[in-house]
Amino acid sequence: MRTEIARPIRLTDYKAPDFRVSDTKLVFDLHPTETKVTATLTLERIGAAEAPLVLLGERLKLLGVSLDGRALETSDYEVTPETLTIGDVPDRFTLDIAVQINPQDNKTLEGLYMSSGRYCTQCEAEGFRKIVYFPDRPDVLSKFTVTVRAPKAGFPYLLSNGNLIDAGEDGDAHYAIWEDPFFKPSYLFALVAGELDVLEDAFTTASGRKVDLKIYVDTGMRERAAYAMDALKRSMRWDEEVYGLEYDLDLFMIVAVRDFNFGAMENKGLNIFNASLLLADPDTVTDLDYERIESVIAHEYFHNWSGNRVTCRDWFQLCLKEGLTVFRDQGFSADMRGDAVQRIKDVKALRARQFPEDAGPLAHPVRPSSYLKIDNFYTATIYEKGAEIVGMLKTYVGPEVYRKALDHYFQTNDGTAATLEDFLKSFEAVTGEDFAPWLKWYVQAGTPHLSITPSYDAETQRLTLALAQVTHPTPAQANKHPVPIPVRLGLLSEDGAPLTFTIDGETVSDTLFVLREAEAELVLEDVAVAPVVSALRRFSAPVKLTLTELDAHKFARFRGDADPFNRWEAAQSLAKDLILSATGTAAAYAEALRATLADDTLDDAFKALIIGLPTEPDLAQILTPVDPAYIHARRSAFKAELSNALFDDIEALYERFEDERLEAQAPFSPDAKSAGRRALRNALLDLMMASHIDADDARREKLNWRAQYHYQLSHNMTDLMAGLNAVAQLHGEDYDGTLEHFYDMFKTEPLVLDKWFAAQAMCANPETLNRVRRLTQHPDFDARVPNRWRAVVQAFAANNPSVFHDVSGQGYDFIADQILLVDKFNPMTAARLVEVFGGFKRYAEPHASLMKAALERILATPDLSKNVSELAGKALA
Ligand code: 0A1
Ligand code: ZN
Repeated sequence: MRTEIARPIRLTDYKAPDFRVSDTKLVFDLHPTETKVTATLTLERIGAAEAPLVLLGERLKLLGVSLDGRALETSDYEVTPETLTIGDVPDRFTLDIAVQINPQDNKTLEGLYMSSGRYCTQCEAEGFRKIVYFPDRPDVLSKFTVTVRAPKAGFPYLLSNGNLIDAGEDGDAHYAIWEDPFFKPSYLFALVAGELDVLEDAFTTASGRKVDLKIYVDTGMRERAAYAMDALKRSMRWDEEVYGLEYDLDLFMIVAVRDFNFGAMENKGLNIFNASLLLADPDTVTDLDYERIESVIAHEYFHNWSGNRVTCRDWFQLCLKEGLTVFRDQGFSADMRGDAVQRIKDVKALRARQFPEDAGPLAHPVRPSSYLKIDNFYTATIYEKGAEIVGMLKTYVGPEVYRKALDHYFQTNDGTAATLEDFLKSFEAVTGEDFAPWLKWYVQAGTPHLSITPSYDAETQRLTLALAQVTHPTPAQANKHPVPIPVRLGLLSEDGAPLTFTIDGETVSDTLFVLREAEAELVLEDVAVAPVVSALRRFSAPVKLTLTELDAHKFARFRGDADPFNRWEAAQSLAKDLILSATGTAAAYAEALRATLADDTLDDAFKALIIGLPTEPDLAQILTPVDPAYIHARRSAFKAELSNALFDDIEALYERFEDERLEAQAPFSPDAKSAGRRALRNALLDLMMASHIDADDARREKLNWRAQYHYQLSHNMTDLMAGLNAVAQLHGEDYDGTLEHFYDMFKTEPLVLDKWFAAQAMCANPETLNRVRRLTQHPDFDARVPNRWRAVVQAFAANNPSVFHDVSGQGYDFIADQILLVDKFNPMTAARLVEVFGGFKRYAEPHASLMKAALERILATPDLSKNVSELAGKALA
C-alpha cells in the first residue's frame, strides 16, 4: 500500500503564472519549534480574469490571512495539505499571511531547519513552500525584503540575501533587515541565524565595485576557510576575464553547514555549503577535496549569472542553469589545473555516473518531459550530460563565436526565467544558423553509439572513414533520431608521429567533422602511409565509440597520441580488453606504461591518471551479463601482473619521490603541480600494493612495511589516506590497529571521521560486509547526518562493487534497509541511493533476481515517500 497518490507533472502542461508578486516582505520570529513567519505579498493579476489565487505550502500551520488589510474568514479560502486557494481576489492587492513552522523537527533538510544549533534554509527546488504559502515556482520573480528576529544569546548573526539595510535590538532579542534589490524566484531565498566565525576579505570588480566577501563557519574554523576564499576570488576574476561577467551586489556571503542534502546552494548573495566542500587545511583534507572545493566554490559563484540573473522558467529547464554552470566550472578548473587532466577527470565522472544512468531504467532526457518529484532529477544526466552539450556547441562554433552567443544569452535574458530554446536562440542569433537539430540532445535520452570504420587505399593515398550512429531505445522513448555529433579527429603514423592529410583543400593533422545523419562518409586525401586514427579527440562528444582498429594502433596511441585525452583513452581501452579477455596478459601493456612513466614531457598528474586501471564499474558497463566476482578477480589479477612486471621501476620512482619529499620538507601547497606529484607517488604506492596477490613472504613483508611507513611518515591528509588505503588493500594484521590509530587522532573532527568510515566501507575485502553493519552501530554513526550516512552507506554501495554484489545478496539487503530507514525522515537523500539497483537487469544470476527482490521489497513498504517510490518504481519497470 502506498499512501501518497502520485500525479506526474508534465512539461506539456506548463502554464504561465496567473499572478505576479512584485514585492515580498518576510518577517521571521525564530524559535526552535514555533517559528512564526509572516509574508506580505504585493500581487498583480497577469492571467485570466477569473483565475483564483493558488499558493503552495506544505507542513505549515496557518495562523491567519488578510487581503488588503482585511482578515479573511476561513470560508474565504481553502487549505489542502499542499495549497492555499483564495477564490475571489481583485486584480491588484496585498496579502498578509502568517504561519507557524517547526525547524527543529525538520529532518528533511528542506525549508527552514536547524543544524548544529543554527537555523538555515534550503529552498531549491521546492523547499520555500515549507516556509510560507507562496507561488513557489521558478518563473515568479519577486523583490524580497526580509526581517530576521531571534534571541541575542546564541544567535549573534542574522543573515539573509542582499544588503543589510537595518539592524537593532528589541529587549533580549535583536533583528536584522535584509533587502535584495534583484528580482529572484523563491528557490534562491536563504536565511541563516546562529553563532558563527567569519573570515572576511574583499574583491574589486573590473568596473571598480568593491565587494565585501564573508565566509561564515563553525567557531574555531576560520583558518580553514582561507582556501575557499582564495578560490572565490579566483572564480570572480575568471568569470570577468573569460565570460565578461561581474558580480552585482556589494556583499557576497558563504555559510558552511554540517547537515546538507547536496553539495552546496547558490542562493543570491548567500551561498550555503556543505562544510565538507568548504573547509580545508592540509591536515584534514586531501588534494581531491581541495580540487572539489575549488570547483564547487566556482560553480556556486558562477550561478550568480547562469541561474540567478537568468533563471529557469520551470524545473524541466533545470539543465539550462546546471549544465551551463557545470560547463563553466569545468572550464575554470581546466584553467587552474591543466586542460588534459581536467578533461580526463570530467569524462571519467561522466562515464562513471551518467553513462550507466542513460543505459538503464532510470534513463531520462537532459530535459525530462515529466516527473513526480523534481528532487529526483538532480542527476548526472542533467548536470554532466547537460555540460557536455554546451561543450559540443562550443566545439562546433569555436571559442570566439561561443563567447558572442553567451554574451547574447545573458544580455537578452537578464532578469528573466528562460528556456533551453532561448539558449539555442542565442547561438542562432550570432551565427544565422538553425540550431534546432541540437535540441535533440536535450530531449532524447540514451548515449549514442558511434562507429567509425576506416579503410585506407595506399595507391590513392586516400583514407575513407565510414561513420554511423545509433541510439538504443530508452524507457518511454522507443524511436531515436540522429543527433549532431562533433567528431574531432587526427592521424598519426605507427611510430606515433602526427600525420598530415588534406581536407577541403587544406593540409592539416587534425580536423572537426560533424556527423548529422545516421551515416556518413569522410574522405581524407594525401595520407602518406597507412594511418593510426585518433578519433573523438578530447572526447568531443558524449558517445560510446567503436573504432575498428588493430591493437597495435591502440598501443601507438597509448605511446604517443598528440591528443593527451586519447592517449589515456587508448590505455584504458587496451586495459579493458585485456582484463576482460580471460587470456589477456599484461606484458605489452606494462612496456607501454613503463615508457609513459619515463616520458619527461608528461606531467605527474597525467601519469597518475594513466596508472589507474579502469574501475570495476567501468568494466561492468561492457560485460554482459555483469559478473561482479569475475570482474573483481580478473582486474585484481591483471593489476597484480602489471605490478609484478613493473615492480622495480615503480619502486625506484616511488623512492625517488620519497627522497625528494624527505629532503625538501617544504610546507604543504595545494597547487596543481604539488598535488600532481603526490597523486603520482600515491598511485605508485597503490600499484605496488597490488602485487600482494600470490606474493612470497619477503614481498609481503616489504609491502606491509611500505604501507605502514607511508602512513606513519605522512605530513598531510592526502598521503595519510593513501597510506591507510594501502594498509586496507593488504588487509593484514596491521589493519585494525591502523584504523584505531586514525580514529584516536581524529575523533573530534567530523569531516575526517567521514573519511575513516568511508575508507572502511570501500575496502574490497569480503569481511567489509559485516564491518559496515557494525559501523552503523558505532557511537559516531548517525543516519540523520547525510555526510556520515553517505560515508558508510553510499561509499559501500557505489564504491565497493565486489562486496556490495556479494552473491549472498546481503549487501543488497543492507542497502535496501538503509534506504527504508532514511526515507522515514529524509526522502530526498534516501532516494538518491536507489540508483545502485538501477541496472539490475544487466546482471548475471543470482544478482539480477536478488537486486530485483530488494527493489520490490522497497516498493512494497507502506508509507514510502514519493521520492523513493518514483525511482524504485522506474527501476523495476
Ligand atoms: N543548485 C545546487 C544544487 C542543489 C539542489 C538541491 C539542493 O537541495 C535539495 C541543494 C543543492 C547546485 O547545483 O549546486
Ligand atoms: Zn548548480
